[in-house]
Amino acid sequence: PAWAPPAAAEQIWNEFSKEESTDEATIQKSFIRHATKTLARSSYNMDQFAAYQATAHSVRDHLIDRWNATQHCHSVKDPKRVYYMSLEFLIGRTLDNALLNLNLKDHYKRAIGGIGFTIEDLVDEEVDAALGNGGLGRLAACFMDSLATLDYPAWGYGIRYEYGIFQQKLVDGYQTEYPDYWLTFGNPWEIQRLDVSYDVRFRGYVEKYVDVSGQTRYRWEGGEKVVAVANDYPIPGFQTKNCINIRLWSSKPKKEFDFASFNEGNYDKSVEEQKAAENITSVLYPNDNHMVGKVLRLKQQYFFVSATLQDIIRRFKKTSRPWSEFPQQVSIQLNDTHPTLSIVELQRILIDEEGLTWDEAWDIVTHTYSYTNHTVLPEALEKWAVPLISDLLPRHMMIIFELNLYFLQRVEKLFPGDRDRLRRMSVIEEGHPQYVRMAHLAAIGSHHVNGVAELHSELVKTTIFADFVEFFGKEKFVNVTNGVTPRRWLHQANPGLSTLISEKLGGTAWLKDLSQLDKIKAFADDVGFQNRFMDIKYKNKIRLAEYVKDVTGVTLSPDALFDVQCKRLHEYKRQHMNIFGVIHRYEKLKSMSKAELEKVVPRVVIFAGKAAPGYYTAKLIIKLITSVANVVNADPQTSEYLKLIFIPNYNVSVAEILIPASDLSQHISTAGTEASGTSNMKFVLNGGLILGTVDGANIEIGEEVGKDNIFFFGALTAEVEDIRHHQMYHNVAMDAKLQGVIKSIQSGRYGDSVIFEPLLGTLRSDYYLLSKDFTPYLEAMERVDAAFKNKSAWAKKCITAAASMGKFSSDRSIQDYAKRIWKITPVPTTEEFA
Ligand code: BZD
Repeated sequence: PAWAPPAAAEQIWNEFSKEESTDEATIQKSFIRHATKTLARSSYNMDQFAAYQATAHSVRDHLIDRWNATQHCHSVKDPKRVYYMSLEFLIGRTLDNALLNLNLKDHYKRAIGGIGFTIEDLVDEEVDAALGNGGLGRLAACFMDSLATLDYPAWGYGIRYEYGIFQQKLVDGYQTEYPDYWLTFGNPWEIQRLDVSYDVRFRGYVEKYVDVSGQTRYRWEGGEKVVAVANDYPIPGFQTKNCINIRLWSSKPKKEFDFASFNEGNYDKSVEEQKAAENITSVLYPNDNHMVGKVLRLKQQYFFVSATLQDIIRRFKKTSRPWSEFPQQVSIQLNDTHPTLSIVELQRILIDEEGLTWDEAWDIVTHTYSYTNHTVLPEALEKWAVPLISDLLPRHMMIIFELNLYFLQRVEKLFPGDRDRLRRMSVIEEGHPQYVRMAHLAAIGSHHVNGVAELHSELVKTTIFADFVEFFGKEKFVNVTNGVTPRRWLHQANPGLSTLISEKLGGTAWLKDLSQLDKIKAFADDVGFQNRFMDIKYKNKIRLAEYVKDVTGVTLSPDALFDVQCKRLHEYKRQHMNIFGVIHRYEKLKSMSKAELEKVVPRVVIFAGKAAPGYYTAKLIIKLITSVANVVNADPQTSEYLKLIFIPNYNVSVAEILIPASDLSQHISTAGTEASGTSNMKFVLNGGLILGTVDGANIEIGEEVGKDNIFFFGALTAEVEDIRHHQMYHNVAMDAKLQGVIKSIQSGRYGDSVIFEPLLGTLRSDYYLLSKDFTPYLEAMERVDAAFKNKSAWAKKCITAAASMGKFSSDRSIQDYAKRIWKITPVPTTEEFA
């Protein structure tokens, strides 16, 4: 039975569990208490990092108070909750974000200043929580911020990797990877919950038996078990008491130590099991938009699925409701197919452990889950070899075959005799070995499937799930356009612009209702406002130039046009088209007379991004960028007009400096390949313009900002297949300007060109249509240069575009999910729980 304080002590509990006040002296007292008691430091033994830690612990106290109040409130009101399952949460730093969301930044600034530290310096001491690859992981983090801010009863569930995404360093211009052991000095933002742990089974066997009522049943036995331990990561909402939780699992051995082996003198074996268990959550797989079929990755998926479901079910069972009410209390969102085994695991628990019939169980499952697709690229769709799943999860493999059988029977009924359709729709891809298609499993087990931008959601319906739309009906397949949190991506990253907007809109309410930004359009023609807006941009460019000087040694002029492409390196994102464009520009500059040069718009081209360690072509693109940079930046003839930078180790914190400083950003994927993109939204929100293809969320951004305020170019999605086909079967000559660029590379100007041959070789089949799009790309660049020359007209474009971004708040995305898919309503944490 739960403990409750005796009546006489209740008063004491209430009094002393209240959130601390936020006056200067109380903050200072809390800081020094943590410095001396939590960290065992003294005023003679402090440094900036210890001061960061003490501040973090002090802020964490506020988070925990709100977290407790929120949990208390939710357990009393017991609303329907949403569980966001994601193998990635790309959170970045927490201190600044927490201070701003709690509205404590100014208080801490003064209090910490009084103790002799500067809050900005302390913020810089924090290492990023980089538990994600790119867009998918960052989206999950933005969604958590919005869920908390909008008072939704929500949990995030994931894995506490000990090593986040690798650190990227450049060695001789090549990417090299270093481990990201982000926990070296502890992590003040997590709360380890040794009291919240579950066993997770792997391997073993399936036993068939007849139960007391004569039913044939199965149970999964034997094998090996590991323990999942919870680590909680509080996520505060902006200007609300609400504080939600991301629960990240870490793996521990079931038995710490094998004494029998130890006694036999088998020292290695005695720790083997422990090592194997701990391995499961040690490292994040560094691939984005690419499937690699490693056993350890499958183990990670099941480990996190099993622990999460046990936790959700324990919470559900607290209120003794019948199982039939599960979908009314629980909504589970699958962030891509990575947590799809959860569908199978819930079915297993319901039939094997809870004694429900197959149909009762499947009805509950299919009313609980929904699935977000983030890509239609075939190489990124998850499929797992049947023998691998059979070995690791024998009972799950049986259930997958069984649910596929029932599913195909239903398909056969609706489309009698259509064998090819059955083959296409099956969860099992036939072959040696067979494979499980996770996207099919996710779609069959979910009540909704969504894409992440209008175009992408259409492609989902017409390509990978075309047959499924015919079978289930089109209502099941919906669009929820992505969004980004304006708290981190404007208020925190760009305080100058945030202050200006608040001044014009008379307060900060717009940060919780981004549609209000629209009112800023009224100032687009106001020269005084234009000057203030562009002055903020200029200061952000100075801040970036200082950072670039620091990490690369190259000096940049903030007067130049800052042109940025920062995202994971991938051929479909076409960073190589960008660098080929830079080479074209450089060659042109070299051929210009002095008089011609004087008319040129000076440009700084900035790249940043990581390549998957095994992605050879992507890494070669980095090498080409850095090789060209070495030549271009050292050329006195052109250096006033062109600088080229590769910023190493792109992460959330670098993005926070880079994005507010860009005049132009490039989002130039081959049409139909980038599901949405989310940095495109961040750039425009911060007063930069887009040069992009008609792809992903670029299209919707274009609709909002108007065609004069975005630079579109290139083949359309509907044309891509025909162009590819045409290129394949006709002798299509490569674009002449692109040929010129290849010549420039092959001349040896940027070092031995032999190393670049494999990259140039990809242009022969040219799957990503660089040749077709190259001239239109360069023409769009000319339109950019011309527009940038007119300072006032440029400012007007930037202001109008930024003010049109109301749609792209992750608050809007989350409200979409909540109303149309999850069917949940806000539950504000009221005073009586605080
Ligand atoms: O998801 C990205 C898409 O490429 C973007 O277009 C989109 O904006 C974001 C958010 O919806 N996808 C990923 O980032 N995918 C991965 O990182 C990933 C990671 C592991 C395995 C497969 C894909």
